[in-house]
Amino acid sequence: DEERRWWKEAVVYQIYPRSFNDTDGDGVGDILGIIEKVDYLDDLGVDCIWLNPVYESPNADNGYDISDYRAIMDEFGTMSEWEELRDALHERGIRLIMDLVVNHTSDEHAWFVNSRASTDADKRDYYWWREGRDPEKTDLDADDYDTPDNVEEVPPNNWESFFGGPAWTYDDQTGEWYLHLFDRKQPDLNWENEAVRNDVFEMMEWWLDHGIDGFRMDVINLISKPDGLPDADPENDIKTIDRAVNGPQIHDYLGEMRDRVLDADLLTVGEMVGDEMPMETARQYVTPGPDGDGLSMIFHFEHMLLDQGDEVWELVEWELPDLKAVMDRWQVGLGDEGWNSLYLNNHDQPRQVSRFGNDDEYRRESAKLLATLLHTLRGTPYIYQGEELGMTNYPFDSLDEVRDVATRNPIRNAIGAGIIDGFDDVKDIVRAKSRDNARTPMQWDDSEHAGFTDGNPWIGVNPNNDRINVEAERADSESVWHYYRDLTSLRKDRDVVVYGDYEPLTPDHESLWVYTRTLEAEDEHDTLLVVLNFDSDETTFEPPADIAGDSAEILISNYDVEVDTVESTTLQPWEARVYDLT
Ligand code: TEU
Repeated sequence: DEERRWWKEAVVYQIYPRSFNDTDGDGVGDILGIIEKVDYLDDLGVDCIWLNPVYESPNADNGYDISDYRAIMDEFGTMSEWEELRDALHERGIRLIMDLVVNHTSDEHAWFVNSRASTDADKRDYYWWREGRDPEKTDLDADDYDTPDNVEEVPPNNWESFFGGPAWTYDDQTGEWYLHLFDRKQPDLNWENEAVRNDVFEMMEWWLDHGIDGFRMDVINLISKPDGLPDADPENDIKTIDRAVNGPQIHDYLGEMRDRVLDADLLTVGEMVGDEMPMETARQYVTPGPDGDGLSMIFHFEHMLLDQGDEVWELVEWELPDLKAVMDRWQVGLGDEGWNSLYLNNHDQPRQVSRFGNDDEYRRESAKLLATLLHTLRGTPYIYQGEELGMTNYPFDSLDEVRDVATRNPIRNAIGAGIIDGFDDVKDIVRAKSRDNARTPMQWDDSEHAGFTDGNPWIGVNPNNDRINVEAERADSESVWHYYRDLTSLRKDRDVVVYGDYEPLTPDHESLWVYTRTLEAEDEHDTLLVVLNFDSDETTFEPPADIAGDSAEILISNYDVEVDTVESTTLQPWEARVYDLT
């Protein structure tokens, strides 16, 4: 009796346009390049595209610093090309959702240009302007901040930017400071100002009028700032996150957005940064209106934090029981009310096979195992471009190869502060965690620039494109690509994959993740059993007594196996099986 929704049944494919396909030889992907690959997307069987920002932007943060919400970035193309892309997708039954970045704009946006001009500018209150403080009255040191020589001030509070360094920048034009939770070229919008909300909602309507099917909402749980912008506890390393997530007005703002702009047939997915989120808060975000905020689903970060240490430069090993605990909490927590998103990587995260699988000897097997997980948990799967090939992290060797502001800023600051000597000190963590691992060009073939561009790619192509590329994957019926295709079609064939209940069977096991999905319909009882060996060694699987001996067949698997019943068995390294209990 669950409400059917297209966005529950869909597989979403995320495109990072800068790195997808370049048609004009400038080394940067473009919209015509995506149009060229629409048939590729259709063949893969995906139902919806999430396009990372394609709006006008000076690209301090690759399009997450928007200077005009209603124009397409020159490097990417034109509005009429965007319309052509939308139509090409829709003609094939593929929907399109756009990135909505409204926690901040670029400092080059007309609103900010106006806002910074004088303290009584029209749009002064579109952003967070505050006077600086006397360093004597704080724990802060004026030398740590970038101000003119005659200005002995420290910022309004001690918050740090997500990308390192202070979250405030002093502005000469009026002698005040503005808030930016990200780069200094990304000033935060003041959502307390009704005019800001009106402008944002109008802009969203404008895009909906252009026929899009929903929004991915960037850091949407940061838009409401804590009252009085208080100092954070200086002992706490994640100052800004602690202070700024899920602020006091967040549900008012989202409720207003729901009532004025959104409807339940749109796919709306809110990116919710931060540490563990109370399940009550999560439910409020995804419960339909009027009781909840009415988002379709959210991206939480809990599984992305498992290998993060307390220090930026610390790399921690993740453990399977912890990963299961996180996912189980969400599978169960949003089981009956609400809906989950499912992702293991995106443009901000390392490649999933390098992080959660084995990108060496068992690359193919583990990429398929992770794909099995992604497509058989309860929720909407998000495939990030290249994941369907089993693309891996990049072997960075110097800072020159790194483009990302979130990697470059902290390294520069740490070198400046004498915390590290140079790139070699952080090479391992950059290779393991930098966002650039995901941003290297899509590997279409084995040629010099992987078929991505005829020019010089804006960021290096992973040298393993000689083995890992679309052409090779499509030619090989046993490839990761074909496996993804089987999974997307399985979702269309079997309701249990979308709507079935999730029950975990081996929460504490060190290397096995076993669960069932069950759907009870009128006169039907459909059960799948998923068995995943997260290990490069063999592992014995002992089925629980209540299903041992039941008749079953294999629905999909990454090794060649046939069965008649569910029995005790030895699983191969990274073996994944989905049993259909008949
Ligand atoms: O990301 C939010 C965010 O907090 C991440 O950048 C985070 O720092 C990263 O995942 C480290 O693990 C969103 C966008 O996805 C990202 O690309 C933008 O840079 C950021 O917001 C600012 O708009």
